[in-house]
Amino acid sequence: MLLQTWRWYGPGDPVSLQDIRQAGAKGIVTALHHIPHGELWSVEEIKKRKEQVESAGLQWDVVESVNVHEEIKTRSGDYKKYLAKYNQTLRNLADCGIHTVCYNFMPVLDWTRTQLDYEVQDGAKALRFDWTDLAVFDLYLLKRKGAEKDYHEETQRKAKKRFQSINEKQKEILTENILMGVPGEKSVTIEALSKSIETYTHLGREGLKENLVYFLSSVMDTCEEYHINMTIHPDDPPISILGLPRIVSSLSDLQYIIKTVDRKPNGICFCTGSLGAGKQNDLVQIIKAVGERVYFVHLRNVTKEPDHSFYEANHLEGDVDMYGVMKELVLIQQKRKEPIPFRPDHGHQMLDDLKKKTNPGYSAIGRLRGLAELRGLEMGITKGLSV
Ligand code: DNO
Repeated sequence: MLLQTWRWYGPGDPVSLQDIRQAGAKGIVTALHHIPHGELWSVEEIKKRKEQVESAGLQWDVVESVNVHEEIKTRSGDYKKYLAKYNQTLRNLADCGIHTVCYNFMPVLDWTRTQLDYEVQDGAKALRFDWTDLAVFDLYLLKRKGAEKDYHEETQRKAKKRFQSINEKQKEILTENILMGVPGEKSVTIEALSKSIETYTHLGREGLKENLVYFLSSVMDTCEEYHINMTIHPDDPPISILGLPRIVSSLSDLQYIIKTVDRKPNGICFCTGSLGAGKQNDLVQIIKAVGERVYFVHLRNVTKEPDHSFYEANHLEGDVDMYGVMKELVLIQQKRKEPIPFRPDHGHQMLDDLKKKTNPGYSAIGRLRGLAELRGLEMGITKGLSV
């Protein structure tokens, strides 16, 4: 059976560990979000978090994420110092019994959404990525040089009209949403974003790919020695935005990563919501092709629109063939000894959670619904395969 896990943002998370137990999850996915990116996670700090998790009757199975410092991604400045710290953090995690680590290689911004309260038909709220809103931000608020060439004329027209129709508050919210980091971590400033865009434009897609390969080659010895599996999280959304290069967006990207650094700990976090937002991606085909290196899974669904826009759908609805994906996962799991951790990724803000302050995408009830549906799907498929 797959291992049912749940992302917990630590003691400040409005969803408590007891809530998580009641939702039926067994394992916890968490990170030391209070430690700035790039700094060392000491054994003492890791143990403290581990004890909190265990005293609630749960276990800490996956770290999401040990973030890769920007200077490693751009291979500049103090990147060597940060690589040494990264390796030491991995050793410390392994010494505390944690062996699965998620990370991403998205330039500057982590996941990007333009709206956090998109109302779906039943009145629940979902996260949304709107291509025209992104163009509004890019063309009129960030005012990126040369941005027009990334948008069709029709999108530019729509963006102009929308920009003229929204008020100052709406502009502020759009900017905040785009710049927002992971809960409990700092947002990027608009100035820092502009500066990074310049750096990454200069670096380019090939340069970023080389830096990922360099990063992986620099941590693989530690991973082999300490039995750590690294899992790269796909780009979210899986297309170039704001002129930033993307290198983890498709099947061929994933194949390039696992073949170029062809070592067992070089693995994938199979995120169906991130990859699923890409027009180019057939999720069942991807999991069939790279499943052997999938050590962590995010299950989530999206409904796509023709112009790269999408919103997050209920876990069994939307454009991702969740049945097909789950069936492949069940087949992979049957060949493995260790349970593969998965988590219901994001959920709608619904029922009582609509009245509460929640972390965007990470309210309790929507994820509880997702987890319940997904574990039922897994059980149905497993039993069906054995008759
Ligand atoms: C969003 C998440 C991402 C993910 C990181 C992994 O909900 O899926 O923030 O944790 O990109 O490094």
